[in-house]
Amino acid sequence: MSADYEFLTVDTVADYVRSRPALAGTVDPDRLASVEEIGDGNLNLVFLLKDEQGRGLVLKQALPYVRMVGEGWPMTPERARFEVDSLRAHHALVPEHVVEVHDFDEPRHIIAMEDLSDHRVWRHALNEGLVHDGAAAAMGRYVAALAFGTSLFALDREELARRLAASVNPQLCLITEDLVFTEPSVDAGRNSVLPANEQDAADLAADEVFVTAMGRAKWTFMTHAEALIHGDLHTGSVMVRAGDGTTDCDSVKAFDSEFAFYGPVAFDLGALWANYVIAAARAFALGEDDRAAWALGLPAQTWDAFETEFRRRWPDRVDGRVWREPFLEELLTRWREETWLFAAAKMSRRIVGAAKTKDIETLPEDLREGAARGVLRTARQAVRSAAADASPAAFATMAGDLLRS
Ligand code: SR1
Ligand code: MG
Repeated sequence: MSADYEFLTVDTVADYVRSRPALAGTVDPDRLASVEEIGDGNLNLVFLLKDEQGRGLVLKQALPYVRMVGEGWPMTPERARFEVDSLRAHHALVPEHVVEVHDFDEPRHIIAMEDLSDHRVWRHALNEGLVHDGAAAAMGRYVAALAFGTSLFALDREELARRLAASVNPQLCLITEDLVFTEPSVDAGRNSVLPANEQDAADLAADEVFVTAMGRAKWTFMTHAEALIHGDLHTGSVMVRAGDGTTDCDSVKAFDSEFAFYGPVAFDLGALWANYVIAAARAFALGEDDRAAWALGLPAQTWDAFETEFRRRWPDRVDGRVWREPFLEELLTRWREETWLFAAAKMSRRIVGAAKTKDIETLPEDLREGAARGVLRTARQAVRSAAADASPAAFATMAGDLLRS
């Protein structure tokens, strides 16, 4: 495939920085100490530049195809604009939890942003057995800030319509609709599991209750334009930094929001919960039961912080005439139940579908089988259990029982 724009390389980034007035004062392109391509996601090129004074800059360029597959899977590079717009909107609301954008080069689909190399990708830290206390709660507050601040509760009607129209992101949404909601139970030729998990994948596909729930989840995803959500809020989309000598986070930042669109708030919460379960599955597989129990405490930390922050913002809503206190309770109840549903979708896609997680994939094969089975069973049970008790504690108990067995 020929692209109509030039891709960055380690050899061209210095000239690129020189050519961008908005990047003056970030790093010195004439005194770069290092340039590394650090992208380890599924989609983009990412370069980290450091200069001799220790200053850093990240350049992220969207490719016209899915990096993890290659040119055979085209994908619009326009996604960089959705990422920039959402990062800027989210940063305005909750700057402490969103990476800062310095510059956007729309013709070349390049975003220049804050260097967070003193942070870790949360998934990597989790996989190394590290603890970053406060990260799960921070992400709950972040989701609440978006849920309120980009929604009809904070914006006037015309501004909301403008933002919604500018955030229609059908190509990226279609990927989610296919990979997260449809393909775990209806293979389109992209799924894979270990031979030992083939029966588990077949059981998932044959589970009518699960498939019906995925239909409901997909419908909700496609029709509920509640807020400008992150759209792909797994633990690989969060950077964490612990304070010196402690396990307490002193900085937590979301990034990589190219899947952002006006969608259901609980989709972001469910993505987090699913990835906490996957972290717990890894820990159980490695015989680290205490760590698994810690990971299963994260859903409550995220939910509780989300609820507290949303309630804190509620008195500031622009119109309280019919959106009164009972409606707030209804909304929170609904979002809590939907979080289970979206978590189920996200768990299943990471085991069966095309885009997997290092948490499970880097386990030895004999341990991977049981971990994958436990996550799939948790997904199937989640769509059944939420109606009885949708608390995060019940979610953790359910997941713990199924992952251990
Ligand atoms: C084809 S893109 C595969 C996945 O990577 C992203 O992180 C999203 O989760 C997407 O579904
Ligand atoms: Mg991503």
